[in-house]
Amino acid sequence: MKEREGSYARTMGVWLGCVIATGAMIWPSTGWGKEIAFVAHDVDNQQAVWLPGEIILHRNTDFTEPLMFRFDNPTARTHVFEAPGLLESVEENGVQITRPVRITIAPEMTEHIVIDRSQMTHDAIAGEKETVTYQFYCPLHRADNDAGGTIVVGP
Ligand SMILES: [Cu+2]
Repeated sequence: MKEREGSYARTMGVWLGCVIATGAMIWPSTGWGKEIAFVAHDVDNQQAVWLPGEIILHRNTDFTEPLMFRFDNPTARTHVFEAPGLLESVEENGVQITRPVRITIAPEMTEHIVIDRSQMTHDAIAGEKETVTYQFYCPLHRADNDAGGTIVVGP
């Protein structure tokens, strides 16, 4: 009897593991949202960049579903993804709030955030500009002459 219970628990454990793993893998591609992946790269002189260096988004097509950013840090150092003007949407104590995008990613870790799209739309309307550009970089390892990467948001 003991043996059977153990085996049942193991089977349930494996089954739950599969459900969770499958869910995590399918999640970005089921249409729940659009995910954009950034990867940290170490470059010369102890500096680092986030790649790709340019992302182009279209409000009409890319803003129809939740917009997520994923940050992969395959390097041996901690990096930060900072994008002035961009806001992330997070739940804090059961309340949905927004805060500036400044995400710390430890070595060999991955982080996900949900971007506040309404802020980007608001920026375009407020500036009466069709296209709005945001910079991003790692503030810990940014070169003085490095403008960083750009996220270009058009109509
Ligand atoms: Cu860095």
